[in-house]
Amino acid sequence: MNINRRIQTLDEFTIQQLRAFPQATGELSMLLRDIGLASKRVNVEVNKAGLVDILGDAGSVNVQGEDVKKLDVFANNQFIGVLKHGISCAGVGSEENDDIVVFDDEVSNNSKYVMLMDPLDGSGNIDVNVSIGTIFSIYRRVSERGKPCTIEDFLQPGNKQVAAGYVIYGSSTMLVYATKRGVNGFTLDPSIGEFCLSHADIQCPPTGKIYSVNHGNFFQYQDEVRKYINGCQAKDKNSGGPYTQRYIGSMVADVHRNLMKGGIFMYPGTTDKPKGKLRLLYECNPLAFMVEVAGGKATNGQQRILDVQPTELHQRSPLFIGSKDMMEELETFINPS
Ligand code: P6P
Repeated sequence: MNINRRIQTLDEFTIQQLRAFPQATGELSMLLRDIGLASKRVNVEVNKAGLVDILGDAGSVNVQGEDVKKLDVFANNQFIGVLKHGISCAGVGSEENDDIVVFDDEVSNNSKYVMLMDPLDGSGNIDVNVSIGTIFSIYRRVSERGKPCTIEDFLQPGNKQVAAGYVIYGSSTMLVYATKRGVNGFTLDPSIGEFCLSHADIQCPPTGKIYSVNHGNFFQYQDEVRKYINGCQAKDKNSGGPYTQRYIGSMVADVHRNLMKGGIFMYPGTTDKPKGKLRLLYECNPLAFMVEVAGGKATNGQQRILDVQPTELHQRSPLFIGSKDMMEELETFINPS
């Protein structure tokens, strides 16, 4: 029987990856499938967000008499609900929850993984129809199997990640994830309700012509960062400039574009926020893991993001991430050897 293998769904792909490791249990494949399921449910609500005013704005009661939740709370509940009822995850650390969410049931306590996430990054852009995203990071737990997961499972350095990814709810909805074997992108086909492999083995171009930064904070950046940014704007023998400035204000969209086309994204520390705005565990680490697997680099201005030893669940970090050559050019400014 001639089975059309041209289009590979996310589930088929993860199972194929599983076949390459006969000793694998399939828990990671099932966890990624759960993430895909929750993403599809979030996608439905994000796509009609513009209609929420008609159906009742967040905090009000809609025509069905249901409490309309803020979309990031809705997204958070969807991911936690699906993961709690799966068999692969012992608990979740989320931007929406002050503390870790420990599932603490017999099946979950025997699960191999924990997940960190920003369930809906850039949600402030929803009401102006700008792309937003979910970011996730997966670790093998270090606490004793059979017992509830602990905070130590979540405070591992980014170089211990087993997998990481994002979902971008944009002109199309894509799930992009990385393991150490590579970065692959899946586009949601609404006609069959499946994420289908559309961008296999994504490589970040070693250089590019795009730089992404919030110029509104320019005079709060350290001098070396300001000098680099000036170099991006100048046709300067010491830099690759002039570059094109692209900054959407939704990091998943900015980083995705730079991953695909080449470029550099910066959220530096400022005089009033030396640690910057972005969260290390569920924003910087997963994106740094993905970009490095694709051939790029990511630092906090002093060290490789993935080598930072976390101390708090919601700690912030400056972030410089992107094409290898552009990052190495930046490093000649911010930490010249
Ligand atoms: P600013 C969205 O709130 C976010 O966390 C990232 O997605 C985005 O890159 C950044 O903040 C934008 O922050 O301060 O430039 O508006």
